[in-house]
Amino acid sequence: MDYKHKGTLSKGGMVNMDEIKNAVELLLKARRVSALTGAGMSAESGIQTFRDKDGIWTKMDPMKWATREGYLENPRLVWEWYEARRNQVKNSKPNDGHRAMAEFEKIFGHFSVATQNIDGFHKLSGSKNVHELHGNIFRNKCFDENKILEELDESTIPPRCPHCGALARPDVVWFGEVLPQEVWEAAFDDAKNSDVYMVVGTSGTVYPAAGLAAIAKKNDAKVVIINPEDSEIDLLADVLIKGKSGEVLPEILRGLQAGK
Ligand code: BJW
Repeated sequence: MDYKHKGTLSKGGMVNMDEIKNAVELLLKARRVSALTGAGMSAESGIQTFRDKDGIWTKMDPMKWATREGYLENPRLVWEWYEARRNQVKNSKPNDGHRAMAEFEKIFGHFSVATQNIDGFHKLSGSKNVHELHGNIFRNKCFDENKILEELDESTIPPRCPHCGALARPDVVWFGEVLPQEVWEAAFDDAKNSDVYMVVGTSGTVYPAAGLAAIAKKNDAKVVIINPEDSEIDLLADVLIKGKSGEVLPEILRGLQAGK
């Protein structure tokens, strides 16, 4: 492959093209590939991340409001916060990174994405094998009984469960809540059985999701991390690509298509 030593994919800084080449070489030898994605994956779609300096949580304290207790303390505030975020997602689109991930499904014998994101952009861009670890912002459920609610009467905010009258809430995973079991097990199995595990756009601070990278590594996967900044799990990386997912993933896709 004809890569120059260093390149400038990103306005924010140099991306090391050697690292992209290293990732492509690992991927060309791989049959089972999986990815863990986080908020950075959707940053180039205009969706705010959580912990970056202009992230969502500069305004809302997550440990207080992204919890069941926070919702019960001020359900209107939290519901309206999610409503604003739903609108942000509705007014945004998947980016080139999501589209490259969807293409990976056509290249590898097995490819799956375990995403911490609740925006649904992986599926919207064509990926089929997606594990939504932290739920989906467009789904709602009953606060008391966890049943999915298809339709809500939004004349009261927050709406109520039409079956039992409890509060409705977004079907997302808050701190202190367990991840949906089947989704977690599928993501765990894929991490365990990967030849290459890609970690894209996550700070690697939230567990158990961040632990998937260590599970993959422990089971002999090569770990490729893509992030313009340092993350908490960089030490696991066999290949560390400092760059934006919307630029790096399409470049990897081009490398794979050229190298086949
Ligand atoms: C780019 C980019 C570009 C920018 N391209 N990259 C072990 C030790 C300590 C604590 C725990 C532990 N295990 C569990 C816990 C407790 C807790 C936890 O992890 N706490 C930590 C804070 C320490 N975990 C839980 O409570 C979980 N449940 C659980 O463990 O259940 C078992 C249990 C139950 C009861 C008691 C005890 C255990 C649940 C976690 C749920 C997390 N939910 C949230 C909110 C979802 C709803 C919502 O959106 O409102 O999920 S928190 C928030 O963080 C959200 C995200 O999915 C998650 C991860 O964030 P992410 O995606 O990494 O975003 P950022 O902003 O942190 O990072 C963005 C990255 O992108 C940065 O690195 C940028 O550089 C990068 N980036 N532009 C590529 N263009």
